[in-house]
Amino acid sequence: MKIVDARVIVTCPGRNFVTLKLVTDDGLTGVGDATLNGRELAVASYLRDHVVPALIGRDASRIEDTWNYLYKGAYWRRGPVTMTAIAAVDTALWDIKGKAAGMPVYQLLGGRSREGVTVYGHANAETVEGVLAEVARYVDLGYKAVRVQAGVPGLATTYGVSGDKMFYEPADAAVPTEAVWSTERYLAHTPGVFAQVRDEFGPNLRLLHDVHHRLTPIEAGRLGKSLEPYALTWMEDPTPAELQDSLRLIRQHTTTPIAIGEIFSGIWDCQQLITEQLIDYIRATVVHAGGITHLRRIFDLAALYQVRSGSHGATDLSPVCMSAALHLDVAIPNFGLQEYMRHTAETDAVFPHGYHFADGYLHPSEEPGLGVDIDEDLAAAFPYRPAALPVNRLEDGTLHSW
Ligand code: EZ4
Ligand code: CO
Repeated sequence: MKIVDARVIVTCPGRNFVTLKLVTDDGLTGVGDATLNGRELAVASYLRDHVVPALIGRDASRIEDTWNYLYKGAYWRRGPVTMTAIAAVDTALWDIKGKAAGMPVYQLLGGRSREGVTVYGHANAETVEGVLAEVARYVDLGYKAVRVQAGVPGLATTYGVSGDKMFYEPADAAVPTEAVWSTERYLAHTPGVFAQVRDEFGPNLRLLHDVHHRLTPIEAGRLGKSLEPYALTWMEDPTPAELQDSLRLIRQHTTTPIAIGEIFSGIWDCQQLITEQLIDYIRATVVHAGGITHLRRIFDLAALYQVRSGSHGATDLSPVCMSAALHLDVAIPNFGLQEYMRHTAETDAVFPHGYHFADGYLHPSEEPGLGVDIDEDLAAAFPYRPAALPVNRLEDGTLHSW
């Protein structure tokens, strides 16, 4: 089972996606997501120029060996571009292995550990009244968990608050848009929002919130403590996590659970967070953390320390990534929650897939492999458009984390 073709497909059905498609000599195909929001062409070039030539002629059944060949063979280890490219190859090889075996990939990962994958959606609005209406909409759709993001009085825009409520596309311009941020205004406003949401929806709805890397450890400790009465399932990315030690300070001050990892490239970014039990959920994803093979390794480490999965699932992760994530989610023992932002009709048409939502759960496809494909003719109708993520400045102009 030799790889005879490898195509890198860049398409923009509403937003940019990079996809790797592998073809074997016995006619099987496999797909892998290679999308790195705002840096798409760097991964496309890494694959086309540096990886594809070495894939042609390789045995498609050797997933672990190929992973190590690309990781150790690059000499330059880790980093989001490298790990996203490796993820795409790994995901496509798992897709092929499932098709060769005639089984959905979750069967190859040990079979089901649960009936469905609990997902959370994004309720967001400028005003508290708007937020309450959005939470109600998700509850009506059957969601058991909802992420809540509200506008902050005095700030023109706020992370996570979007015009189109079911999708969120922050990469909105070829050159980064500049937003203004105030930690003081945010910390003063946010606990009151959750007080009203909890009051309106009662104790059983699982509530989450994304801080998006904007606080210092002691500020995050204060926020977590002020949110304790509202029993959040998690507070996400409270600080930029390059400094894994900093989580100790947050832990000293709050029992609000913490979820981190959407920007992590691999196990070395979260090793300390997991082994010192500094987080409760690890949010690494298939596409950005080295594929199914490596994410499984991260989740297995996490299981030893009672850390559960909480994979990133924003709109910029393609249906190929979501398909792969669901096979892992349904199989691993320590699944926590899966983020689920819906894709536009154009995106769903370019990536036909067999997973589906019902009653607050996503269900992986039962087809052999991952159960997702890319319609290459349709993809070609949506050419790449440059789109960068925004930057953030404090009110005095100082650059801050976005
Ligand atoms: O900003 O995926 O939890 N979700 C998030 C996302 C990220 C985008 C960046 O590409 O934080 O909205
Ligand atoms: Co996030």
